[in-house]
Amino acid sequence: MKSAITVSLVNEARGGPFVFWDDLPAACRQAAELGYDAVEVFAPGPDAVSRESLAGLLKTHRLSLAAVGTGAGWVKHKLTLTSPNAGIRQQAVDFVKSMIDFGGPHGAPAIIGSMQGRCGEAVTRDQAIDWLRQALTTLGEHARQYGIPLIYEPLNRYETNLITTEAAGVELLESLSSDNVRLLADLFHMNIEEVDIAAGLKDGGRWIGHVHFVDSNRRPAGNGHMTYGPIVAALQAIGYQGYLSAEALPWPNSLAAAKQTIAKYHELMG
Ligand code: LER
Ligand code: MN
Repeated sequence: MKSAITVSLVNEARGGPFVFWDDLPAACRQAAELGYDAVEVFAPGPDAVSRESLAGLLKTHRLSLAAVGTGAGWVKHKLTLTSPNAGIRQQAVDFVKSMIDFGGPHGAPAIIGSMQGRCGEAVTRDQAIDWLRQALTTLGEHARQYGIPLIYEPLNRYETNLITTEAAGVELLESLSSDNVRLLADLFHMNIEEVDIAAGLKDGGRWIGHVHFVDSNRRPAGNGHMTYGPIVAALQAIGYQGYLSAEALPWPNSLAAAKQTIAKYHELMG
């Protein structure tokens, strides 16, 4: 398994669970100095950083791009893939496509988290799931040209009412017409929703394509009450070889959070 750390460039996401903020060159330098394999970038849109400057930063610091978040489509533009408004749904699909095109040339998949939206008075659950299926199929196929999957993230009940567990995520992905979508296992959401986190990871099994590595309280790994032994054993048992990406609050500050996470990563990986 490889290490990664999040960088947010999205002003509207202030207070969110991202370790580094605002300054991508500084974040890349610090990530590299601490020995991370990769950065995960949460950007306001596909034009936030040019392809050349991103490629230059990754090359200079010998980092990979682990993934790109698409949540700005929601927090900045209020787009979701399950909006009752067809125009907004289309804009949401177009936004995610542009983010796939942003990360794709660097081998980084886009993550659908908050862009999935929720059902409610204006949209039945069946309708929302149907629109989500259509969007994930379209976007999974769009990602294929880069040789990468699309990553779909179940969230906890306070952020979505659609899919909240790895098992429900597998059921959803198995029902798609595209086989190019993988699950994100975010340990913070799983700590709220799964009966047992290790069992949830085994439910996700071969479908898991990315992990958000964080503690129970969304602080960096080791700063909460998560029991990591069974979690690492479950990831090894399912043959997971992707990133453990630090999507955590910058607690007590960004640098300390980054140091804490990489120390915990080495402790667990041996
Ligand atoms: C949202 O809670 C989350 O976990 C992120 O990965 C998406 O912004
Ligand atoms: Mn997450």
